[in-house]
Amino acid sequence: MAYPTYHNLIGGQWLPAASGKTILNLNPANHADVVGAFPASAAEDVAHAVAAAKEAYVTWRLVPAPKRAEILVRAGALLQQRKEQYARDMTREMGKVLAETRGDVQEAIDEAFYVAGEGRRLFGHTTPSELPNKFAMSVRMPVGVVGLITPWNFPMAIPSWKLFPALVAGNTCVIKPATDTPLSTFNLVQTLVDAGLPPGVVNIVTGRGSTVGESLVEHPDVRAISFTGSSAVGSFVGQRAAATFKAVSLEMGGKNAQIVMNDANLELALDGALWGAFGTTGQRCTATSRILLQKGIAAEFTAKFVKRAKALKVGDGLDESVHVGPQVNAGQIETSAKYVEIALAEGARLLAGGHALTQGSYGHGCFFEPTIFAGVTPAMRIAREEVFGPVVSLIEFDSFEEAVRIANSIDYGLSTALYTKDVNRAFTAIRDLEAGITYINAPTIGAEVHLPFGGVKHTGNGHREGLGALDFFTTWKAVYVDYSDKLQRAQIDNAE
Ligand code: UN1
Repeated sequence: MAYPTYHNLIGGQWLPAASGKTILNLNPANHADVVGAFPASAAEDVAHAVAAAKEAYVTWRLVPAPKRAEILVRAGALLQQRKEQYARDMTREMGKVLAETRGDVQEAIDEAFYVAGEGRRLFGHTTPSELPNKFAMSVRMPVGVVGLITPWNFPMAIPSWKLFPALVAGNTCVIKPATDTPLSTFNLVQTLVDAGLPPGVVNIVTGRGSTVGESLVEHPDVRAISFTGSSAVGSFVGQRAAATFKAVSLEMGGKNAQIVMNDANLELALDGALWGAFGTTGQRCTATSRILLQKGIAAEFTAKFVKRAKALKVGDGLDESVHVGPQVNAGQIETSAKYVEIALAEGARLLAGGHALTQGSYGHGCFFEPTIFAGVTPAMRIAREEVFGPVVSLIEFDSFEEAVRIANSIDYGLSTALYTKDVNRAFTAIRDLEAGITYINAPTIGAEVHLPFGGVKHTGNGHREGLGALDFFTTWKAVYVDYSDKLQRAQIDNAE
């Protein structure tokens, strides 16, 4: 079957990898469907792109921020026009159902309009000086050339979370999209180009993490790295980037708990659990992978949850009647299957799913059944380690305090949800759950772009996307203007 060949974007030109090598991008719902061939780039391609970004930085940093923001406004409008096509492209390369890929493009639209407003803010501070006739302020400066490494599960939204704030702040970028989903990044960057982004301001280099990602992290002219992916890779990125003193933002794994109290609206909690656990085929860092059930409702919740999970239709995400798309690649299927074995060996009870789907048309892609384990205890690996697939654990508890303890008893801290009608418990949970995000009576997934996104413990290294991204993509400059016409010594001349 004929398929298109895509090139890297470097300095405004579309170029193949210097080696000429490519990687095929396959549809995970049907491996016979080749989305395209993308450059299998290497260190020399990264060096070329960084040089282009460095050159573009000389002029881009001087473009007034409100003008930079106007490009984002135009890009947001173009994304609105192209939403359906880009959503279809995304489902084809990544698998998640159309309703969700439309949401992914929408998230990039929201981000464009949100961040564009920052073009006329980018607030700094003014503050009194301790000395007379002296003015003091702090202003936000761009960082320089920034490297962006993005995952396959939100292949347009997450690049937009990084690119747009980086751009409005005056940085130039080299982005390495996930090997499984480069097309959505191409589509996103194409809208920026069509919106008037000058050459070299954003460069795309596709290829593997072990070559392109590593070269970007090590390049001496890259001043900051923003990474979203697994904690294992993030730890490596952080350590390597430290060698050249880069700022590093790491957004990583989760093992997110939904807690359901006896007084919860049970149907609402079921809706939330089903969406949180099996939306995006469980492949969100915010996915619900532990459901903590208070004993009074555990039996009823479990029975209804299993029934509803078994009724979910798994299939090609382009089919509007499908609820759960494929996993992104064969490696993810292996991980899901491996954790089913681990859970069974640990003594968890399999109530639904547990297998890859291989019969009929399923055999052409990467499908896994929605899978539920009960009888899970907090110490089991299935209760502690991220699966990143449609596999969820049910854990029972007696008291609210015990639920909070269990929710917190893991290395991760991204998202949490509590279902209750008790406002006192809700606020106690908001205070005590160790997570970057807490939902009350809503599932663990569904973050909006203008709130801080990120987590604590092994989920992140303290930075936030959304509200907070500008703190990463700018650096503070303190400015003192002395209009006294004499030497004034701080801490000395005006001290008692
Ligand atoms: C992710 O899981 O990697 O909150 C990002 C959500 C989405 C973003 C998820 N808006 O679920």
